[in-house]
Parts: sequence; C-alpha cells; structure tokens
Amino acid sequence: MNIKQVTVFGGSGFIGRAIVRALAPQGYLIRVACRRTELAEPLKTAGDVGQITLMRANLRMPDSVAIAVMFDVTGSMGSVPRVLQQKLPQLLGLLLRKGYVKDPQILFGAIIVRAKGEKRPDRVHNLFAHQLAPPVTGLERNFHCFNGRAYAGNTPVLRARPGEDVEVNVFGQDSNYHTFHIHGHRWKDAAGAFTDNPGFGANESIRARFVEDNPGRWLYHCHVFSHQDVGMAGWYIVE
Ligand SMILES: [Cu+2]
Repeated sequence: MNIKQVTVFGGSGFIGRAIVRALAPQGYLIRVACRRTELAEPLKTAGDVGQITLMRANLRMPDSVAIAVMFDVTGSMGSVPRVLQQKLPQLLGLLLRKGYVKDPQILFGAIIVRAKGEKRPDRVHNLFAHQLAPPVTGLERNFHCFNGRAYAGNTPVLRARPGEDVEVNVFGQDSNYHTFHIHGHRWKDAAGAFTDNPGFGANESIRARFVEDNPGRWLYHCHVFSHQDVGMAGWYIVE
C-alpha cells in the first residue's frame, strides 16, 4: 500500500493552513508541525478522523524536527523572507554548534501559480540560487549553488526533448543579484522581448519558457562570474 504522508511546517500560518486544506482532499496523511499546536487545532476538520495530526516543533526542543522555511514572495511577510535568507547560514551554524539538531536540512520549494486554463509546460524545472557558506559546510570556502549543490555535474541536470514546451523557473534565495543564462537558448520575457540573461535579486524569480529546438549538451549558469566560478552552473541536456 502506498500511503502518501507529508509534513507541513508552519501549518498554523496563513500559507500552511491553505496547503493543508489543499492536500487533505487528495488523501494525504498530514502531519502539521508548528510551535503552537492549539492554533492549528481547527485544521483537523479539513480531513477525515485521524488524517491530520498535529506535532509540536520548536527550535528550542532538541531533536524536535528538521527545519523547513517557507518564503512567501508575494510580500505578505514583509521583510521576513529577506532577513531569514541572510541569517540562514548563521541559523544552521547555530543549530549545529548548540546541538539542537544533528543533521539540519534546508528544503526549497515553490508554489507556482498559473492562470486558470493556462497550458501547462511539458517540462518544468525549478532552480533555487543560493550560497552554502563556511558555517554551514564547515569548509573554508563559500559555494554558490543551485538547489543545495555546486558545480556542473553535481548541480541538477535538466533534461528536455526537442519539440517540448519547456519552463525553467529560477528563484533568488540569497541576498545576491544573479543573472540566468542557458547556452544556445533564448526566450521571450514578460514584455515579449527576446532575452537570454535576465537578472533577479533576493526573493525575485525569472521564468524561461520556450519550445525546445536546439539539441545538445548546454551549460546553464549565473552570469556573474564570481558566482559561476564557485559553483553556480549546471548541465541542460536536450536529446
Ligand atoms: Cu549569481
């Protein structure tokens, strides 16, 4: 039997509640992790008896849980996402040094909103641009990463077939200014102009959407060379 189980962190918050209510009708067994479970109590009625359970997750309780941070980039959280992203390396370092959690993980995720009836792409790739700083890795140098990994071959390998409608979403998850480039490709921006290297900053995102017509092994990367040189690059393979 394949039970779909999911843990929603910050489940008592505005976005967390919406996620739980969206997942419940799809049959997921949902654990709602939050600091004050009493606030999430009303959520239980969104599912069948026992389908939704609440668990206390508190950074001050050792071993309580791995940590997930969700950023709402629509602005409803004010400066919180920006501050959190700047502090994330320190937060992870602190968690390790104090022994609160043995193996803290950062999870990235995006909620992509499409217009009703809009055609879905054949391929969707999501890339999160960020850094892994020495307090996180315990290494001396800083790494610029896509999805927690640095350097082509280690970062996600994106794939597509000729003729496919391809979408690559790239999210700025640190306080840097990045640009996104895929060799051999260009696409139209929101204003309808061709682009091949759009820029984005903290909590901003860009979308590359195109019909694939150029088979090959292509490099994608941030075009800020000091970022690319320390890992912010990967392969895009069309075959
Ligand atoms: Cu960059």
